[in-house]
Amino acid sequence: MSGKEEELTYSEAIEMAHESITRFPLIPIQGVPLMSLIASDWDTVWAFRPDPSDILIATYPKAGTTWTQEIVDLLLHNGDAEACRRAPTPMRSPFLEIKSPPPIPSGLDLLKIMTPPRIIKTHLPYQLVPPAFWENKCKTIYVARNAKDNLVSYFFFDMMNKTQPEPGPWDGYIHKFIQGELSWGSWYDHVKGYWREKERKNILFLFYEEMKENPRREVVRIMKYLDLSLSDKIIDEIVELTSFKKMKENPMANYSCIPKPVFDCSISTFMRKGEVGDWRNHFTPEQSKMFDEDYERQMKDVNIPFKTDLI
Ligand code: PPS
Repeated sequence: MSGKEEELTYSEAIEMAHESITRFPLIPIQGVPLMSLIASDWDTVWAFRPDPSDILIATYPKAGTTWTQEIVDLLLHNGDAEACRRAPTPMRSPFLEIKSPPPIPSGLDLLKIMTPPRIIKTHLPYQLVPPAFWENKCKTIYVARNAKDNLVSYFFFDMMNKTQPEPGPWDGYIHKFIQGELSWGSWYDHVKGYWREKERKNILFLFYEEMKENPRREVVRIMKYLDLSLSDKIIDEIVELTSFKKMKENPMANYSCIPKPVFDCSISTFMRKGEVGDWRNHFTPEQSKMFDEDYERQMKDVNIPFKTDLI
């Protein structure tokens, strides 16, 4: 960003760009479909060099990224809620590969003007993460969500996010997910890629369902992974501040900063339901059976303990 653009808020920049907002087509990068704007400047993303103190939060879209970004920001700020209301999520924790029409700053534009340690979001599959993250041994948190809930959440998101390809009807969307045709590619390859590298690359591998089941336990896991030590009281406060209800009410964490030309909240809100097992409200028994059979096939070479319901 330069000159006048720096003075714009994120929302204002999006409003200004609204005529260039479109459902961007997908272009494959090493076989992974990415939004055309990302693909057109891929070399710059690939060449990104983080600071060793930077923290990477990697997810397949809709797996719990924003929740984890909020937890990490609060942990780094010793639970200071006001400090974490300094700006909306995408400004506090830039989205590494995202590119949007000007004057909306790209993820790399935002990173340039921030001082490490920065909390960096990515949806890139393991093999597309810029190699300097591994060279610099950056702490990396991966959050995985069970495929069926992840798919439902992505479907609602693709309906309301006017920069994503048109989702089309639900039944066809399930097939696109299975075939890895959605933005950022195959969910199956994504979770397997990080799962296989988690020991070698010291990746903290979390599950959305375990965060729902026992958020305090998972906040403590993240804290320890980041080599932090906060008091029990502050940990409790962070758990409370990052509950679905609290984040949904927090304009700095609920993506209400993204105006209607991009996020049409009359279709669905960003903080939609935040539950485990919502897939049961959307899959027919036939769709569920077909999905499960395909899942067995695509996941037969790994044993990743996903939960599709909480008892
Ligand atoms: S994105 O656009 O990929 O960054 O989206 P992401 O943040 O990964 O995922 C959005 C889904 O996560 C839910 N969410 C939460 N669930 C529980 N607790 C908290 N605090 C929380 N914050 C966000 C959000 O509601 C989306 O899931 P669905 O199922 O659509 O509600």
